[in-house]
Amino acid sequence: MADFDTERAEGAPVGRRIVLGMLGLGAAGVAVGASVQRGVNRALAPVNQIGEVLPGTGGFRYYSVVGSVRPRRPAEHRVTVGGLVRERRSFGMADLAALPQTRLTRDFQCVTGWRVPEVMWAGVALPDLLDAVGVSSRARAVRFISFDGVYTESLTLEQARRRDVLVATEMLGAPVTHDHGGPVRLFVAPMYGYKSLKWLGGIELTEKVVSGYWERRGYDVDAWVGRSNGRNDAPT
Ligand SMILES: Nc1nc2c(c(=O)[nH]1)N[C@H]1C(S)=C(S)[C@@H](COP(=O)(O)O)O[C@H]1N2
Ligand SMILES: [Mo]
Repeated sequence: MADFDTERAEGAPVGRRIVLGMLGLGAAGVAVGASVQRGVNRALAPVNQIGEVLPGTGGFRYYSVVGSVRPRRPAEHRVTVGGLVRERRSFGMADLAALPQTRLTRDFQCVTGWRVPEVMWAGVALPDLLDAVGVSSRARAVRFISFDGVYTESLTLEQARRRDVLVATEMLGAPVTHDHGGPVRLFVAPMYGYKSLKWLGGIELTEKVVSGYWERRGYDVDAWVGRSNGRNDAPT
């Protein structure tokens, strides 16, 4: 992967990027055969490969469990907060900007081993958003839903009330890009990257933790960096 990334020129035609990607991936390149087809058909439409390092990001890799996600225009995007709340409410970008803003600089650590040091994040601290809607006394957990249609995540209410959990609108000193899960993504600073759900569309207050996408596949719900091995069924 590293060779492929240093060779990759920004703005290079997609076809060439994919060929380089296949070289870099070796045997795994077979798996991207389908994206070569799509790449050719879609000409210069952006195609990201899973695990591809995103240029100019300090080493973030592109992750998505679905093939492609339709971009949301920030002006049209809303994050809905519902479930066990005083009143269901949806927040546009201007609504989020009107809430108290929190800035945070933290490392980003994926459970597979890659890490990006000292990433700048900004947005609304989740406890501030929860206060804005009013959480019912029956709520014990928070569920996050991605508008990619598949990915979900959750936190206990106690974890969700931490000030280092952000509903992020900025990352790396700029609005969160589509590739990184913009216009709005989650950033759960003390936990592994899979908790930081991309393309945030909905937040739901629940009575119990509802396992997220990776938790249903064996990863820890409490994904504290350093204190969790990520997988609760990891072979020793
Ligand atoms: N919707 C969605 N969010 C997601 C993922 C995903 O596949 N889909 N992958 C997670 C994982 S495992 C990591 S490490 C980070 C990667 O963020 P990035 O794609 O901005 O590098 O996103 C997390 N959030
Ligand atoms: Mo990850």
